Amino acid sequence: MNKDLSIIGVPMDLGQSRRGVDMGPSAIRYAGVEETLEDLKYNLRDLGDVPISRPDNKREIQEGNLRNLKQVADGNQKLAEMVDKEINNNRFPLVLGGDHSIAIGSLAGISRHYENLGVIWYDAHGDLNSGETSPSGNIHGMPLAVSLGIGHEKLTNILGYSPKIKPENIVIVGARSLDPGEKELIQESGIKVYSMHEIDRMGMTSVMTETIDYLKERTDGVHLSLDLDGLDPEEAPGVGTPVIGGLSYRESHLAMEMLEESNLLTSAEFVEVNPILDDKNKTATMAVGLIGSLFGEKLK
Ligand code: HAR
Ligand code: MN
Ligand code: MN
Ligand code: MN
Repeated sequence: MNKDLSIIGVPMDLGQSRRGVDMGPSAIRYAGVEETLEDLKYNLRDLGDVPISRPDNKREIQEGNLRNLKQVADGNQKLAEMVDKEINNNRFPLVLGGDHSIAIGSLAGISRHYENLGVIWYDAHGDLNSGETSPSGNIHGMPLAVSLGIGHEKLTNILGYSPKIKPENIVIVGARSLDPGEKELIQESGIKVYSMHEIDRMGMTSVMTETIDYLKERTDGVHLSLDLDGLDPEEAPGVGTPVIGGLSYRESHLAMEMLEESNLLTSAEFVEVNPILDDKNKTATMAVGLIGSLFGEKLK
């Protein structure tokens, strides 16, 4: 793994409807992310938080079933520029959210540096909605579709190019809540999905072995987008859209360790930590535990 690491916080909560996820970056910092990475001898730079504007009116649907479209697009534009700059300086971007709409900006900044960027989407959800298919109008349910070039042009065209990724370079892990339009898109596009069903059948070891082999063969860089709601809400309660029956902390740990061993990742983000809904910063602490494993922390 690249030892030069840049942390970028994104206090974004406008991609969904619950308050508090904007405090995710602070909660993850407070849980010790920098100390953990410094102990692992990373040359760390914390670039602070991307400035996020407030909505003019209360969390409104502005255009085409897209809540806070302008503010989400502006925040992602700024994030994309920062991420792009860090990669230009040969630094590994580690983005801390914020709601999952920020993957739009991360992928915009990252993907222009790769011919075939791979994405591991670790999430209870597919985040493959558009304004047309979304049941909520919440943009955090749309970033993967946006990155495929599906959705409002203000979102798909950040940094002036689209699409950011190809469907065959995406692997979703942990899915258990997909909307009808998302299922359709998965079926017609060839996105690889390991839902909870496959994880229960095959075990996390085989799922990650297959994921790593699959992406190693076809991509020239891999971004991990880890939504903490991929974990079971009994263990990780500090998320805005919990879905029961999720991944355990131990399975997730194993997945991170296998990714570290694979040396495949070129960028990562951890999103959807909501300290207001959390139990004594437990979910942020789990995020830091997972980040530690991802960057090489060993039990012995
Ligand atoms: N699929 C639902 C929607 O589009 C819920 C999405 C929840 N999204 C996240 N990100 N928390 O995974 O509204
Ligand atoms: Mn998500
Ligand atoms: Mn590209
Ligand atoms: Mn989710």
